[in-house]
Amino acid sequence: MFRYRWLLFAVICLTFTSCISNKDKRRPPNILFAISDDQGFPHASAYGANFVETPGFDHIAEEGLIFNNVYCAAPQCSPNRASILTGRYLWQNSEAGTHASLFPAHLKVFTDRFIEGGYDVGSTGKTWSPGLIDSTNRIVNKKLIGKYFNTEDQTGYWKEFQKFLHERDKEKPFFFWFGTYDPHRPYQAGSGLDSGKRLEDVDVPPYLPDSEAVRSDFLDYALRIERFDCNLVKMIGILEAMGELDHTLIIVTSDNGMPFPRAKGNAYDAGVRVPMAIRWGDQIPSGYVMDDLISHIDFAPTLLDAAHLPQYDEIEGKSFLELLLQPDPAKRKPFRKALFYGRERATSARPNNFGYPVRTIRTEQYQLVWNLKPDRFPAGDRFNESEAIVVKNEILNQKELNFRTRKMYDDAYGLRPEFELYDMSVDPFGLDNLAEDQAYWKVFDRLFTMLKKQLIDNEDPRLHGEGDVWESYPRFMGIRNFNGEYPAHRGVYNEHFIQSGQRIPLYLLDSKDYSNYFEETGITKDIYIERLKSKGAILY
Ligand SMILES: [Ca+2]
Repeated sequence: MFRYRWLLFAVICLTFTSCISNKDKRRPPNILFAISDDQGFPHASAYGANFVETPGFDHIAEEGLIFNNVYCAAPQCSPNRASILTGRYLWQNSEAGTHASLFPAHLKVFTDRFIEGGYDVGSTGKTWSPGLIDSTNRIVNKKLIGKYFNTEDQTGYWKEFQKFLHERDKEKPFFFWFGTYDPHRPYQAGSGLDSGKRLEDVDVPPYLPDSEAVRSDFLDYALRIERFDCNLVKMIGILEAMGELDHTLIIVTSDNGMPFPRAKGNAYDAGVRVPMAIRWGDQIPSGYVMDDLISHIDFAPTLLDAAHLPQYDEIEGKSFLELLLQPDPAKRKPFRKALFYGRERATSARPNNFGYPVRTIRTEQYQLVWNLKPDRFPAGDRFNESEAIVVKNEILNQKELNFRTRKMYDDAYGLRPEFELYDMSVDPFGLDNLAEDQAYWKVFDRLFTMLKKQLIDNEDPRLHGEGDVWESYPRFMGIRNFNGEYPAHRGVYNEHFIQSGQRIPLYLLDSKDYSNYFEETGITKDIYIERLKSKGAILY
């Protein structure tokens, strides 16, 4: 009898533990998505950058995977953040593909799926920004990334994470977006040097002047990367103390390249290539250095996949979950053959508030850049797209010194040809344009065909005779006066560039920006509406 009882007990125990382990396997992971603002590749100490110390990033990389070829979909904040949330390229995101614009109601975001799927979703710091979220029909998830935890204390985002963890429903898995404004400019000049950092540790890329002032600017930038990382270190510690670290998929990356000339704002590597590390307990192997091409549009499908949540048809990105589970390159195919990125309007920098449209294809070896409006200045008519004042002044001051400094100026601020082709395997900074070189014509044709096919398939308005729609979109930040023929007004659709079928939320016409516009121009709201309708706009 005793023996029988013991057996029964053993069987019950076994069933129970196997239930737990099955349940544990099926348990959707918590997700911590940590994203810095303007941190370029390879600026983390795990990549060997000596002027910056990032123990948090390095910890994730060491106990997980580190990635060498992760590319944003756009080289500025709001367009790329929109691509992360929708899983689509910027030319598929209508006005959310421009900077400081509207995030239209019709765009689907993966975070909605997380909320519907039973996740607790929260965020702190910089989320989708800058811009205005279209509130039409958006009843849940009004700020796009769940409950928002606000703080002005840039060193204290980890406390907001702690608050979120405390308040959340402990029965649910969570998704938390930790955005920071680091290392976005402006910097306190000399703060990096004052902190004990050394000028000689900086690697100045060859397209920037190598001077003490520029090196010091890099140190200020590094100090701000470290503030982001300090928050991350604290968050890792909190998860560990709670016993949740190994159940949490942690992604660390940045929203675009470093804020320097020819980098942020440019559809080149330096504008879009960013650091990334991922840790997920023992769910994925560790210790691999990943060279696969990955796009920021791949986050949405990957995270839905990891959380066992359904995808949605509009997603253009591709899940890289399989890659995380099998990172060994000897045992699988490369993840992507090519990826794409581009840009439209960033800040107000040209007459009529025109943007600088670019579409780029990147393969392992090549980068083909298509500048669609080569008669416009890439950093704006008055360099307004260049926030790096110290570096810009050095470039301007040195520009007539010699051939090399002149090229530096032209590369940063001069007009660009319609096409630029770079062999990144021998020219890693993309400075020697091969587009006119006959030896590369075959390569050019192959890449240009791939790029055009992608854009046509994605219904990019630039490839469908409706490119002007990009110039019609309102900007919800300051507009500079450039004496254009069709001047733009803050927060107002530029009627001259409206395209047939374009959708415009009617309630916006009651905004402060519109009342200023109507007052300034003498146009009435009714006349304006009639004009939009006569162009085929759909008001909703
Ligand atoms: Ca940014």
